[in-house]
Order: sequence, then C-alpha cells, then structure tokens
Amino acid sequence: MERIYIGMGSNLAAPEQQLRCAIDALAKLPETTLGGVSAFYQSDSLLPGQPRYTNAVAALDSTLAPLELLDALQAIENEQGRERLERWGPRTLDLDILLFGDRLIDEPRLKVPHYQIHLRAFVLYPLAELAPASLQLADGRLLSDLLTTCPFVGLERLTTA
Ligand code: PH2
Ligand code: MG
Ligand code: MG
Repeated sequence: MERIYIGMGSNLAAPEQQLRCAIDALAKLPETTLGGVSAFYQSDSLLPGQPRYTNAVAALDSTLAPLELLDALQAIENEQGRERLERWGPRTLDLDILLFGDRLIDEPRLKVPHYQIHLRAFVLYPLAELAPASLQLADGRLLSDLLTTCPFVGLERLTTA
C-alpha cells in the first residue's frame, strides 16, 4: 500500500462539479481507497486568456502500479470529456500524479514528483491540508520548504468543497 497524492484541476464545464465527479471516480478505483480530499481553490490560469481554474488535491492509498494508476486517471479524464487538443489548453478535468509513496519515477509517460510541484501554489497549499509540512519528497525536498518559497498568492480557498 502506498500513499499517493493526486492534483485535480478543471477550468471548463462547471469545474466544481467536474472535481466532485472525479472524486467519486477516484473512490471507486480498484485496489485503492480514498484517504482524503482538500478544500477547493480557485486561481487564474498559468496561461493567460483561459477561464479560472478550480483545483484540489486527493490522497489515495493504493496497491496499483504507477502506470496502472496513470491509465486509470486518464480513463477518468476521458470519461469526463477531456479533449487533448493543445498542451496546457483549457480542460474539463486534469488529474496529475504529484507524489507516489517515496518513488522517483522518470519514464516517458510519467515523472514523479510532478515537475512543477514547487512552482504551483494551487498544488502545494491543498497538498499541505492532507500531508504534514514535515513531508519529505522522494528527491529529498521538504514540503515546508516548498511552501516557504511559493507564497499563497492569487489563490482563493472556497469554503464549500
Ligand atoms: N494547469 C495547467 C495550466 N495552468 N493554472 C491553474 N490555476 N491551475 C491548473 O491546474 C493549471 C493552470 C496545466 O496543467
Ligand atoms: Mg496539470
Ligand atoms: Mg495532466
């Protein structure tokens, strides 16, 4: 059993409903239990000219292998109408594996920890609701240090998740 953190994002077609639907789907994954979900947060897109995003993080405990989980997450994205037209285009649902136990994964389809985790307040602050600040990433970085260098700027924490 490994603890896995999933970053969730949506900026199309009722983002909050998309995230709720995704959480239901994560809870139904085989060999997996849902360990927790953060609050929802809104922020501007990193690419200008797109609708604002709603983001959250979910914790999973699973015995799935990383690429099995990736396949399952992409199936959920597809099920919820994800169209892969352009990199970083607006999307109904994005499910990213942020951390996978204490594994470092460097494969063509999957890099873990997520390559931009340290730059993304909309990932780090919801993650910090589920994981202790003392959490050490597989590459040695501390969540507490990443939070210090990535200020809580431009994020709006929604009170109802
Ligand atoms: N995801 C992107 C690009 N920009 N901006 C916000 N606020 N939230 C996201 O999840 C996001 C983004 C591509 O994955
Ligand atoms: Mg993403
Ligand atoms: Mg993605």
